[in-house]
Amino acid sequence: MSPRCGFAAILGAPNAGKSTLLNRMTGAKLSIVSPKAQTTRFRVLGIVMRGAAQILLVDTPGIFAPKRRLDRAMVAAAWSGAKDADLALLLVDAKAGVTAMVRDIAGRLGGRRAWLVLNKSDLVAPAALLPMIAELNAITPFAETFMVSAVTGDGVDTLLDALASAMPEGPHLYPADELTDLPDRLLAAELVREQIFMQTHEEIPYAATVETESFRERPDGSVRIDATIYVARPGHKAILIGAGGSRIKEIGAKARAQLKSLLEREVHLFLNVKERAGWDEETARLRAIGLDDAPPE
Ligand SMILES: Nc1nc2c(ncn2[C@@H]2O[C@H](COP(=O)(O)OP(=O)(O)OP(=O)(O)O)[C@@H](O)[C@H]2O)c(=O)[nH]1
Ligand SMILES: [Mg+2]
Repeated sequence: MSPRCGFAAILGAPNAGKSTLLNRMTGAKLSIVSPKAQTTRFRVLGIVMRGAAQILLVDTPGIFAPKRRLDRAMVAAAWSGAKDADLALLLVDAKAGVTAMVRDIAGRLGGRRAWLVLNKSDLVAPAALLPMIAELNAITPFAETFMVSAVTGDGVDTLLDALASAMPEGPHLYPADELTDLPDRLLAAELVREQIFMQTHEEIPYAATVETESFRERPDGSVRIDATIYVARPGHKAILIGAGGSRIKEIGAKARAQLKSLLEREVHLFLNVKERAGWDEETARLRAIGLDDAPPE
């Protein structure tokens, strides 16, 4: 069989389960997940080998109405992920249904090769899916439709098989044992940010960013990581640190455990919280997380 290789971008509204699906399909925790919307901020590549095919999956930030410069850059990153791909997968939270945002995204897919993937099938009766499929196909004709549960894995193998045969013929772009192109220092910052999403509430996770300052291998094989959490307001800093440092300690402990299993070695993680008003409008802060703030289409 001749090799196949192509990009499939996972697009959708915030919280549809895009990152959960990417992790499920690659079998690794590459993209952070939380119950809150707008968790993913930049494109994350997941590399899946399936028979003779290399499927390059692109997780993207959810598409929503952006306000801040950070938000605009996130939405632009999602659309450019779709533009660069051979195939767009519109991922829809079947429990939330066909919202105005989902209709809007479907409308803007026009002309691109697109498949419809209804997610969270574990939460809805199959009969409820049919009207959604009809409504979305009336907006944009989807070449294929799948029903999956990214959490249970139901339907995911069928989707992967279909993706493998839909990839264009061509040589593989990445070594077969690679899982992502994300550098370890960015993965480390993301796992800290995931804990901020899990452990703090209201505007705090949205007003925080994490940057790895240094990532040093030690002679004993362990790695020392120093990361800075930037917060927008003084009040946020106090909440993130918590009484007697309890919150930041817990954020560090959980992130460290995940990093240890991802990097398969001992990790020493040091977190520093700094107040920096307006970081979400700052070019350097957006660049640090790989967002170049390209104008949306
Ligand atoms: N029950 C159920 N929950 C799911 C499924 N897929 C994802 N979730 C949950 O939905 C929530 C959002 O998942 P994410 O993967 O972060 O969603 P996302 O689309 O990447 O969200 P953004 O990055 O914010 O756009 C998490 O709490 C997941 O556990 C599913 O198939 N079934
Ligand atoms: Mg996500």
